[in-house]
Formats: sequence, C-alpha cells, structure tokens
Amino acid sequence: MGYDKKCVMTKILCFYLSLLGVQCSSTFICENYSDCQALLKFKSAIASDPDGHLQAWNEANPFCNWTGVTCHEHVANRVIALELANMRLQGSLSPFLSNLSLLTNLSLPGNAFHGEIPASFGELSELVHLNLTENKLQGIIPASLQGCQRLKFMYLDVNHLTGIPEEIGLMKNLTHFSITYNIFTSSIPSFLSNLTELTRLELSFNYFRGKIPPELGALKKLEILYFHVNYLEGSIPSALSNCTALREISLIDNRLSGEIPFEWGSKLQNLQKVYLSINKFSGKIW
Ligand SMILES: *[C@@H]1O[C@H](CO)[C@@H](O)[C@H](O)[C@H]1NC(C)=O
Ligand SMILES: *[C@@H]1O[C@H](CO)[C@@H](O)[C@H](O)[C@H]1NC(C)=O
Ligand SMILES: *[C@@H]1O[C@H](CO)[C@@H](O)[C@H](O)[C@H]1NC(C)=O
Ligand SMILES: *[C@@H]1O[C@H](CO)[C@@H](O)[C@H](O)[C@H]1NC(C)=O
Ligand SMILES: *[C@@H]1O[C@H](CO)[C@@H](O)[C@H](O)[C@H]1NC(C)=O
Ligand SMILES: *[C@@H]1O[C@H](CO)[C@@H](O)[C@H](O)[C@H]1NC(C)=O
Ligand SMILES: *[C@@H]1O[C@H](CO)[C@@H](O)[C@H](O)[C@H]1NC(C)=O
Ligand SMILES: CC(=O)N[C@H]1CO[C@H](CO)[C@@H](O)[C@@H]1O
Repeated sequence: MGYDKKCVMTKILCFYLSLLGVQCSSTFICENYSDCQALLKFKSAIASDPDGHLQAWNEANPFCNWTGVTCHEHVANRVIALELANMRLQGSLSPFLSNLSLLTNLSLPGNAFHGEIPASFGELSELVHLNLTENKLQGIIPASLQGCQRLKFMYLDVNHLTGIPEEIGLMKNLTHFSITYNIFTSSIPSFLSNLTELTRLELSFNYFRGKIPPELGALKKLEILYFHVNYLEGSIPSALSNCTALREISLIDNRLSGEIPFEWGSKLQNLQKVYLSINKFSGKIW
C-alpha cells in the first residue's frame, strides 16, 4: 500500500470515528522514516518477546516514543539511543540497525540475542556506547567495528565470542574494553597496546593463554587491568610498570610465574588493589 492511499484511508477512518465522538490522531506512517523502518526490521528479527516489552512498537505510536527509543532533541525523528535491557528478548541482531546513522547508544544487555554481531554495525559512525553484555552472541568481534571511530565504551561480557581481529587496534577512542566471560582462546593481542585512551581493560574469565604482552606498557592511561581466570603464563613483564595510572590489577588464577616486579612499589603510585593469588609466583612482596 502506498503512502497516499494509507494516509487517505486513515483520514477517512478518523472522520467516521469523529462522528462517533472518538478522538483520533492521525496514524504514524513508518515508511516515511528510515529510522522507523530500521526499528521495525530490528523488531522483526526478534523471535520472542515473552513479556511483551515491544508491544507498543507499532504505528499507532510515534516511534520516538517506543519503549527504549530516544530521539535527537533537535533533529526530528532521528534515533540516538536504543536501550532494551533485561527484557528476555530472543532473536538475532538485525543488520538494519546500522541505518540508525545518528545512534550514539546501543544497549541491549541481559537478553538472548544470538548469532554474530552484524558487520554492518561498523557503519554506526556516531556510536559512543555499545553494551551487548549477557547475550548469546558468537563468532568473532567484527573487524568492521573499526568504523565506529567514536566508540568509547565496548561491553561484550558474558557471550560466546571467540576472536578479536587486529582492526580493533584502530579504535583509538576506546576507553573501556570489556569482554569477560567469553571463549577467547588466543594470546592477549599485543595490538591492544594501540588503544592508548584505554582506562579499563577487562579480559577475565576467558581462555587467554601465553604471555602478557610487554607492549601493554604503552597504555599510559590504564587504570583497571583485570586478566583473572585465564591461562596466562610466564612472568609479569616489567614494562607494565610504565602503566603509571594503574589503580587495580587482578591476575588471580592464571599460570604466571617469576617475581612480582619490584619497581611497582615505586613507579605505580596510584596502585590501590593488587590481586595475584592462585598463580606460581615466587620471591617476596616488596
Ligand atoms: C509520507 O510521505 C508521503 C510522500 O513523500 C507524503 O505525501 C505524506 O504526507 C507523508 N506522510 C506523513 C504522515 O508524513
Ligand atoms: C508517549 O508515551 C506516553 C506514555 O508512554 C504517553 O503518555 C504520551 O502521550 C505518548 N506521546 C505521544 C506523542 O504519543
Ligand atoms: C547512553 O549510555 C550511557 C551508559 O550506558 C548512559 O549513561 C546514558 O544515559 C545513555 N544516553 C542516553 C541518551 O540514553
Ligand atoms: C552494561 O550492561 C550490564 C548488564 O546490564 C551492566 O551491568 C553494565 O553496567 C552496563 N554498562 C554500562 C556502561 O552501562
Ligand atoms: C574520537 O572522537 C572524536 C569525537 O569525540 C572524533 O573527533 C575523533 O575523530 C575520534 N578519533 C578518531 C581516531 O577517529
Ligand atoms: C597501530 O596504530 C598505528 C598508528 O595509528 C597504525 O598504523 C597501526 O596499523 C596500528 N596497528 C594495529 C595492529 O592496529
Ligand atoms: C617503559 O618506559 C621506559 C622509560 O620511559 C622506556 O625506556 C621503555 O622502553 C618503556 N617500555 C615500554 C614497554 O613501554
Ligand atoms: C539507506 C541505508 O543505509 N540502507 C541500509 C540499511 O541497512 C541494510 C542492512 O545493513 C543495508 O543493506 C542498506 O543499504
């Protein structure tokens, strides 16, 4: 059905309703707005919404008023945030979400989205916050995400993700990178040292193996380093003493050995918490 026909029919319907004394605001026409269409595509990829959270997502309501949708204050009918947390939504993530080109916030934690993170998400050039924690996402983090050059917060914890492509090293604005409770099995990629804005790096509860790359010494703004419950081995690289902003370090439950770098005491002036248990360290604590 074309726009005009739909519009005329709506008007006719409204006319008859008004004769009956019923107030009728004209129905919203989704087809006229690409952001609205993208949201409907997203909805159509959701197979199950057991609590009916998306019931109001229909053309009887303006889409800027749909549950979890926030539109731009000044640019009419453009979505800037999509936030649907802990709603038991089950389905795949529609690649059409990438058409929400002004999106800054995409937060869908605590659902059951499965399949891969669509490569098209890399087109979200305004994205600042991405939270897909606690879903069932699998595959690798798409290399295309490097297109999200404004991204600062990437939370992909508690999923079934398996790989980090090198291109992630090009996301220079990232300040928080958190991928705990996944099934990453590689060594900790040294290209993470390229992310010089990082303040939080959380890789805990994975299967990361090999040595801690000394290149991470380049992370001058890093405050939180959580690598606990992995299969890391070798000694702690002394280069880590160059991360002078560090406040918290947790390396619990790995296979690390050797001595604790003695210069931590003098160089890491901001250090407040250090957790090292369940490893094979030797020597004394300074
Ligand atoms: C939708 O678009 C059509 C064609 O561009 C236009 O005639 C119509 O007025 C629009 N409808 C609304 C509700 O904006
Ligand atoms: C938006 O939704 C609220 C409640 O969910 C409702 O009170 C309000 O009338 C709606 N606004 C529009 C323009 O439909
Ligand atoms: C975007 O996400 C952040 C962090 O999750 C939140 O604090 C902020 O309020 C969100 N912004 C909007 C516009 O919803
Ligand atoms: C991301 O979602 C998780 C789970 O709901 C929440 O605990 C966490 O605070 C969120 N992160 C941000 C930055 O909003
Ligand atoms: C980081 O974000 C700012 C805007 O917040 C942007 O101007 C800049 O180009 C981004 N950095 C990179 C490397 O793209
Ligand atoms: C690291 O950053 C440099 C300079 O921005 C860039 O040329 C290089 O390709 C990056 N390497 C990786 C693996 O991201
Ligand atoms: C650590 O800092 C020292 C002194 O600035 C420098 O010589 C060394 O190369 C740095 N190491 C790393 C891995 O950044
Ligand atoms: C106009 C526009 O950008 N359309 C895109 C919407 O998203 C789909 C899926 O990624 C693309 O195929 C379209 O080109």
